[in-house]
Amino acid sequence: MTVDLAAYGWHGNPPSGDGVLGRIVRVDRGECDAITAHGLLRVLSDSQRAQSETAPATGDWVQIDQDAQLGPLIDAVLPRANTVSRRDPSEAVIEQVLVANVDVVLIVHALDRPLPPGRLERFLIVAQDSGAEVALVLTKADRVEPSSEIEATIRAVAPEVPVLVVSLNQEQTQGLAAVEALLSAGRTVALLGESGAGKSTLINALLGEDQLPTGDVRQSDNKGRHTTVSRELVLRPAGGLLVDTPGIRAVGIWDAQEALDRVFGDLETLAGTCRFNDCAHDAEPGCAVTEAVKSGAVDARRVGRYRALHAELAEQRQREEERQRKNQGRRR
Ligand SMILES: Nc1nc2c(ncn2[C@@H]2O[C@H](COP(=O)(O)OP(=O)(O)OP(=O)(O)O)[C@@H](O)[C@H]2O)c(=O)[nH]1
Ligand SMILES: [Mg+2]
Ligand SMILES: [Zn+2]
Repeated sequence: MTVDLAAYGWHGNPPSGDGVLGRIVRVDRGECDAITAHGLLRVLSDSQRAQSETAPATGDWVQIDQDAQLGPLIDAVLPRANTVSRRDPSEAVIEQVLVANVDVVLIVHALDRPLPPGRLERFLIVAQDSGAEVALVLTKADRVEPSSEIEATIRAVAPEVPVLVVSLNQEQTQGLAAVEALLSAGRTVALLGESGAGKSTLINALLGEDQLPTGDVRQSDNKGRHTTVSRELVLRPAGGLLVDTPGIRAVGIWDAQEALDRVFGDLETLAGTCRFNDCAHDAEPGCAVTEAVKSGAVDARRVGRYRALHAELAEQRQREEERQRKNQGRRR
């Protein structure tokens, strides 16, 4: 069997050196599935290396060596074009790479549940931080039409992000063409969103077959049951690659200063004109942000979320500094 790795997103010539080129399509504990020119390989990720250097993530390109005792082993993770990352929820300062080498991030939200602006902002920051193209997909339009509230939230939080609306149930499929337009051979599209949002359902519809398991949602509150448990990259026969991910509710933000500028750029600019450099935009005199709220130019709730995110980033930086100090102490 020979697999065309260009269909899996490889551009150009194979890298020099020994070993087999592969792309990680799924990561389990200590082991991964990698697609290579010779087909799918179950490979060991070097656990020692995984802790010190780069641990492989779904979407990574890797160099695979044959170990006499252990069999196929990941020798190196090739430099990444980009990553979709968040903070590890258990380890506040560790970057967790969700997917590597992504061209498009789709934020998936089901219309039968509320869309708190703060949550959309966070998903947006994580998605935009990757540098990939970003679009928002609203699912279950057959059940619930987009409400004016959701439309207002999107206008306020993500005015430039394309919004695609889909209905995917047994009787009808609507809006799929706009999603298909984002796909083409070799392009990697990763889906992010809460459990039950319809990520796996959407991927199945794009594949044209029920390849991935999908799950019921609880009747009481429309919440999902975490059906998808690993991040998995699948090839669409008609062209393109799709990465399914387990539902995440809240995303911790990784190194998000740049994305903060993007989502709250107007407020960052405004904050630059406050009288004090370290203005907290609370009760300080000469605060341009508070004045803009008073004049009605800026929404007070949005400023609240901006301040909360700022505080979180400051805390994150402080913890990171402490950690570095501790590490230095240990080294001495
Ligand atoms: N009516 C309707 N139901 C949908 C639509 N999209 C998804 N569903 C249903 O919503 C439920 C959850 O869908 P999944 O695709 O499993 O959701 P998910 O985002 O993959 O969830 P996790 O894997 O738990 O993160 C399933 O019962 C789907 O059939 C839609 O457009 N319309
Ligand atoms: Mg799923
Ligand atoms: Zn201020």
